[in-house]
Amino acid sequence: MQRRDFLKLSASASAVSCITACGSKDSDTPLPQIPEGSNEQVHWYGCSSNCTSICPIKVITEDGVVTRIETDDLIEDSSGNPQHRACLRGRSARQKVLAAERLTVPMKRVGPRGSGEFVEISWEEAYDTIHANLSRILNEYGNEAVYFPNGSGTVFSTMSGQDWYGAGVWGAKLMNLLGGHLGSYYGYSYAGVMEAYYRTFGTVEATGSSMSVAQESDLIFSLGYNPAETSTGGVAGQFQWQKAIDGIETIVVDPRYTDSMLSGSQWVPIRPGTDAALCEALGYEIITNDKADEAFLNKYCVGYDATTMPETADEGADYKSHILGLGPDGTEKTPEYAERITGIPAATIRKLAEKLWSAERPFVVMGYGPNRHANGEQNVRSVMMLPLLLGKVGLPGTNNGVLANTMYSLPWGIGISSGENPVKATIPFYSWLDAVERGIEMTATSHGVRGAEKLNSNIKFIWNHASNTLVNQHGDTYKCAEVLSDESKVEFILVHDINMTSSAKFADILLPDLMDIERDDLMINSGAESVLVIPATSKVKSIADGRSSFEVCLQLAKRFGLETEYAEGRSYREWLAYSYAVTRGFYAGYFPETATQLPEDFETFMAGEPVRLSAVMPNIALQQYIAGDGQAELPTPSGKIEIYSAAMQELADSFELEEGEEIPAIPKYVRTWEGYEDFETKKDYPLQCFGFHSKGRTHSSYHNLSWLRTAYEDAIWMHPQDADNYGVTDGSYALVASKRGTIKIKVKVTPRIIPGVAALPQGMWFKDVNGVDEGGCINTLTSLRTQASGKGNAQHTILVNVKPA
Ligand SMILES: Nc1nc2c(c(=O)[nH]1)N[C@H]1C(S)=C(S)[C@@H](COP(=O)(O)OP(=O)(O)OC[C@H]3O[C@@H](n4cnc5c(=O)[nH]c(N)nc54)[C@H](O)[C@@H]3O)O[C@H]1N2
Ligand SMILES: Nc1nc2c(c(=O)[nH]1)N[C@H]1C(S)=C(S)[C@@H](COP(=O)(O)OP(=O)(O)OC[C@H]3O[C@@H](n4cnc5c(=O)[nH]c(N)nc54)[C@H](O)[C@@H]3O)O[C@H]1N2
Ligand SMILES: [Mo]
Repeated sequence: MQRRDFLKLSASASAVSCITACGSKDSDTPLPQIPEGSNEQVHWYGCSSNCTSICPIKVITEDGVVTRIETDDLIEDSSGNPQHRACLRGRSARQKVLAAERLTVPMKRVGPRGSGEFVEISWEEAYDTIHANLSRILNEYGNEAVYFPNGSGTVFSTMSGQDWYGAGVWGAKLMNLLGGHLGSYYGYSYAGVMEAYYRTFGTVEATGSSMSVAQESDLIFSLGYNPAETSTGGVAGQFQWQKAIDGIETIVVDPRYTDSMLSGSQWVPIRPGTDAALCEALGYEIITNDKADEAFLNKYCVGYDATTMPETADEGADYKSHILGLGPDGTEKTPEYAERITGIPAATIRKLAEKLWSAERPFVVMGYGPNRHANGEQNVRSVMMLPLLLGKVGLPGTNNGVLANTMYSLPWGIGISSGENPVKATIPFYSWLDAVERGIEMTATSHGVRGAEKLNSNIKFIWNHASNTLVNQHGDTYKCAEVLSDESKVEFILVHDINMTSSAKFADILLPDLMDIERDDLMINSGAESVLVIPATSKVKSIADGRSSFEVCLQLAKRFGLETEYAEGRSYREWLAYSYAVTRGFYAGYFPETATQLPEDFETFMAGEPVRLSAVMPNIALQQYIAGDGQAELPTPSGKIEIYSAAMQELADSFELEEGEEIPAIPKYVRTWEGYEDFETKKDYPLQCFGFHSKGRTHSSYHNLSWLRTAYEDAIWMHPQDADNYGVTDGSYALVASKRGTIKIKVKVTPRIIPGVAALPQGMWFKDVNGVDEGGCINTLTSLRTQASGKGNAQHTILVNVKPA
């Protein structure tokens, strides 16, 4: 028996037995035990910053001080049921609690906005000031003037959590009681995926097959997918198992040779933002070699060829005509065509196509990297075409091209809701700075306002909870700083955070929170293969006089006379108990055997170890629809998978688009502003550049921890040829400039990146020194321009020049 089959058997055997809570660990080297006579205590929590893994952390404290950090040792590690072991970030929690950047007391701004000059005030004064300003702004401008930027700092905490679109859930609840607030749609992570998914499959669920489904696959074909570092959905371990132990062939298309490729993947270097052109050529090869499953395509999809086109469509507007050069552009999408754009040799593209059609169960998966480009929606739609062309979706071992979205398939923060927002207008999350400056000019067709034809107010009050997106994680930091420092634009900025971040410096009132390790909470680790329900009963004594979001909003609710409606008669602890009961009820409904492992009594649960609910049904994308044999309907306008989207054609006809923007009705490569083919801008800014999510941080979080800065050195990656051309050497400093701004950053010369492209880890902390960002924040280089149809963030699309510093 192959090792792979053996492991599969043992994995499924353990899946049956391992609906066990807290199984015993199976290790030769016992972990250090608590010494006799010591005061050490243990508690668990889930690392709740947003890498989406929420790893269980075992905290050992002595008299309230963290002495050691451990992680998931509750079961034996295996493929199909891996441990969820925390990375260096989770394990550095001891440094994180004591960081010099911690906010410890409430403060008010005394210098000009953004100067970072604050003085300590009492909590009462802080509440009164916020109440007075919020009341005034609501009276003067109405509820549409209040906005919660999309943030992710506490997204996986039940009690300090954020709602779907990143507003602090308690703040949003209070605002909804006060008449609502300006909402937003989509988010920084995968706006392009959501838009593409919505147009193709009819919902914004945006999810693919669970990673463990790939165990049944014979080829993982991935693009911009780096789970070894990002572990999105907690799959780092599972991905490595599949490659190294299950022995599944893996191909990764990426401008960089990433850690995910280390154990034997084929690296296909590609120019950023050109995946759609690669997919067109793969489609060309599949179609011209008679490998397209046309019966499948015509049964389940619309728009593959002329036979399933809507009447409104022009002749030759179908996908097949486009690929074969019979559409409006008259270009055959041959491998040579794609080589010119992507930089991938035509011969390689032919081999990749053959691998794809020869695979019995190809698992096609895209990370979120390719989606964060100016043509992000098109990259995603194009990747989704590959399994559709082969008719290989909805079956074991297959995927629809999209990452499994465990955030949506599992509950978190359940039982606590912000309620309904009476304000119906929503803006694309990436357009908030526009809404500060010209909200009243923003309409459905100019800026993609949804829920209303236009906005009635500019943003005047920003409530920034657990988010560093004011200045650092949003685009064009210098522009953000300039707009926010003008007190006549946004009239009041409230920041509630744990650290003095770049965004916190722009607060009018700055409130300290408790960290995840310091509060009682409930975290749910939503790995693709198991769920850990983690009780957090903190034993840590905080250095901060921090107040939770629940408490802050309760004090504000009192001042508005809404205490009863807000708290609904429950204290913090009672909400936690309530949420646990709802969680338990949820699992009882879906996994009756599993739920019995969750103690009925809340206090018993809180005193125990994390409860592992294994063998969560792996989700096979589109399984139900395909099983319907062409009779089932999707929630798209046609009821079928929309390769041609009449709705997108309507957007193309009605949206006011700028130069370099296009909304095609079929998935295709489009040239964009600052893309590989923007030869005009390249005269001054010749290199493509993008930021990636590195293991050294979660966004900007953890940047301030010296352990991590030592373990992972931030630098801009450049190919040796480019380094020579631009006169920089390994370890030297460079000035990297885009049309928006300049950063100073160390250079890493490496053949691990395609020539003509520079890349740096995103999340470094913005630090202006005389007009140059010496902190090296990628967003000093990025643009505020949005994607064409979904209006998402195109933060990976940048052109730069490089000079020695
Ligand atoms: N150029 C570029 N920009 C990007 C990206 C990119 O790839 N490239 N990625 C984008 C993506 S995908 C995302 S999700 C965003 C993320 O952007 P953010 O959501 O801003 O994420 P962080 O930078 O981690 O900031 C989290 C904040 O929460 C605070 N925080 C942590 N714990 C707590 C707590 O317990 N209570 C409170 N009150 N605060 C807490 C932290 O101190 C920090 O200020 O960035 C986006 N920006
Ligand atoms: N360590 C760590 N883990 C994280 C996070 C973090 O900040 N740090 N953030 C979490 C969050 S909120 C999110 S949304 C996810 C983000 O996860 P992703 O968006 O998937 O992460 P990125 O690093 O932006 O992109 C993944 C890969 O795409 C490549 N790439 C960039 N542009 C292109 C392109 O045009 N084509 C192709 N083929 N590849 C391209 C990059 O080189 C990178 O290796 O990660 C989560 N996990
Ligand atoms: Mo994200």
